[in-house]
Amino acid sequence: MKICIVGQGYIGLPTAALFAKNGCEVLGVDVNEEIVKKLNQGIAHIEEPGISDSIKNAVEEGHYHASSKVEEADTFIITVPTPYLKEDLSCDLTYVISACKSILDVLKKGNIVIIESTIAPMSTDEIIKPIFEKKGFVIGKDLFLAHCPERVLPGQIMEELVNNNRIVGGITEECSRKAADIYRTFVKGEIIETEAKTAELSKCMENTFRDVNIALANELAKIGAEIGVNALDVIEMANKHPRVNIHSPGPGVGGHCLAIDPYFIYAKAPDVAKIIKLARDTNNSMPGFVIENTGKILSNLDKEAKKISVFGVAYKGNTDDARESPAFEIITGLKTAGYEIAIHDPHFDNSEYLDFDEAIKDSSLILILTDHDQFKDLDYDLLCKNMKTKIIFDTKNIIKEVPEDFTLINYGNLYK
Ligand code: SAJ
Repeated sequence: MKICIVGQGYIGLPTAALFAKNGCEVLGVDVNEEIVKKLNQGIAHIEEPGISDSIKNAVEEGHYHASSKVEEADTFIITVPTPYLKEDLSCDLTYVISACKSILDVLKKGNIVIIESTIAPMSTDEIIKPIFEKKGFVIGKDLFLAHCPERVLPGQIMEELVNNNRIVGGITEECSRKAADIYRTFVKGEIIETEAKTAELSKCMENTFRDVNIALANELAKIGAEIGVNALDVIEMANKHPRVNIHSPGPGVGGHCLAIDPYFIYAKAPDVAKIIKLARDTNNSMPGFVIENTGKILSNLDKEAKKISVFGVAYKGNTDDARESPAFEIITGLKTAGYEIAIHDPHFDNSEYLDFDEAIKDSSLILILTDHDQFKDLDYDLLCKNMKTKIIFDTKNIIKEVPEDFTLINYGNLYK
């Protein structure tokens, strides 16, 4: 079976590697020529456990090759980004539409087309299906179209793609059945067949559930700071209840999913999606909360403070992914407030970021914005020798203890 996967990013590439590993002939298509070149040399361009070896093997064994052009295949899978439009917060289908149009000339009767990109409810029925119908295909009869949202967590993609459950939402039952069979090639989790619109809204709602719960935790952090209660202790206590799971407060919600998908639902039903919008607003307010409190901490503890060391720009720990990261708004805000900012993130190869030693020199405060493992156990001797004042503001609650001469501030003691 030949599978053509359009979009070789965080989802498309690992998916391609798994189909190739399981005996399929895979063509990975990407608009970026540099990426295509690297992939054909067996070099993965994303940081994700297990992906490098998988792609190297797939290329060496001749099961995978990349190209900037599509070719005939049995199944086409679309894994391109879906940003949101800033004007009306709706789902921007530009890349999905162009990917669908790009395969029109090579499509044959009997082909299966699967959209994996996260899309707003009704997109498959109202926007994607007509693209293929215009070309003369009867969906469910001579072309099989389904939405099968990816649901994997960056950092665990290779493992989760195999073991997670999959929702397959077809335009017809036959579309669902055929698309589900494709995933049976390597998926060990349950494969659930449903309608396209149900699959679309389920996927958006999963990330919305998480976003709303994080907003609740962030609101609790603000309440704790306001009324003088340790919010982190509250979370620990409340979560001892068997049916309570308060999430973790942080510097804001980043990534290409949680910070975007809730808007897809909101834009479809703004009059009723009230909690969803409020949660987005609350999470978007967190960079401002961090900026404000960093200023307060420094004006209390180090009136001469000039330099802040920002630890982490990735939106999540142990990755090199900075999409929608709240770190950028915080950095800009602190710069505007007049601070000198030294950025350190060991996962990025960026000439503007500094290594640990450089970043901490004469610093008045270390501001932790990402839960990278490297930040959980800092070299306090080196910090002690190099920092101007020994203050750490840990917005991710990853540092449990510091030496006596350090001041550790987190969302549990902001009120002090
Ligand atoms: N965050 C918090 N507090 C928490 C948990 C997360 O502030 O308690 C923040 C993180 O720091 C990060 C953001 O939320 O900035 C999102 O991180 P994440 O690790 O929760 O999620 P993503 O965006 O990396 O992946 C999500 C996953 N969805 C769910 O867990 C419901 C993943 O399964 C999806 O496949 C992915 O979105 C996607 O592509 O939609």
